[in-house]
Amino acid sequence: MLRHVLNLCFLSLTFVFTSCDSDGQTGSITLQFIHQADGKTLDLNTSSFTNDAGNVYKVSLLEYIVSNLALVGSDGKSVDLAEYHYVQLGNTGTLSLTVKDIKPDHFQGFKMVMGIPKTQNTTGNLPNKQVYNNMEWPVAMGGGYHYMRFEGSYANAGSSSTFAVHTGPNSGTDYAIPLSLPMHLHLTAGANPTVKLTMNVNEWLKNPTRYDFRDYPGNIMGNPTAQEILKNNGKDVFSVQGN
Ligand SMILES: [Cu+2]
Repeated sequence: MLRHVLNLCFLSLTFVFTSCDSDGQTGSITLQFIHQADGKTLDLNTSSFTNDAGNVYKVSLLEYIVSNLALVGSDGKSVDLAEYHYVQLGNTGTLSLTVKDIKPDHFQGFKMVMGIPKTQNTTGNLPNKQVYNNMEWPVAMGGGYHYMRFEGSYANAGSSSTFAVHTGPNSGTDYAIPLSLPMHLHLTAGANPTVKLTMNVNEWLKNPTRYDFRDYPGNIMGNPTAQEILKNNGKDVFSVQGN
């Protein structure tokens, strides 16, 4: 009888240790943000790029906030990665994000919002860090935070003009872009695979509507037509690659 009891104890102990052990087996993933214009790697103030409207341009600034980043598990449920992330071209520390303690799975998708949804986009709601504070949208224009600043110069009738594509919640309207992208990512315990998120900036400027820098001189922050065009064009600026 005692032997049976001991055996049972041993069995349950084994079970407990096994389940504890498997709970502790997690992996991590690294998100990598990559920027290009129709396949050509984006840089700052150096290379020239051409958009759909034929504007030949250089980039002086590209910074943006993405929010509600998540993986989609094999069961279709979301696994949250981060609430907010700030990205700036040329600022290495912002170009990748490692998230630990993720349960192994065959993930089938990636989700995030380009920008910040209306319910979260009120002044003071983002973490009190300089990178976010610097993205604040003027209170007089509805408050909250910019989604993106994309700036540079382009050749215009023999001289150089500047463009400033600033997107954000003008007058409190929600122009943020929810993205749900199919992706395969196989995560095993102890592994750290990379998810590559590539932004093709030329996609902001076409498909479905051609955005010619000459049509939008100066600041477009208070221009609902421009904001709407950029929102619709922005649905396919990102592509994602798992493993
Ligand atoms: Cu602005």
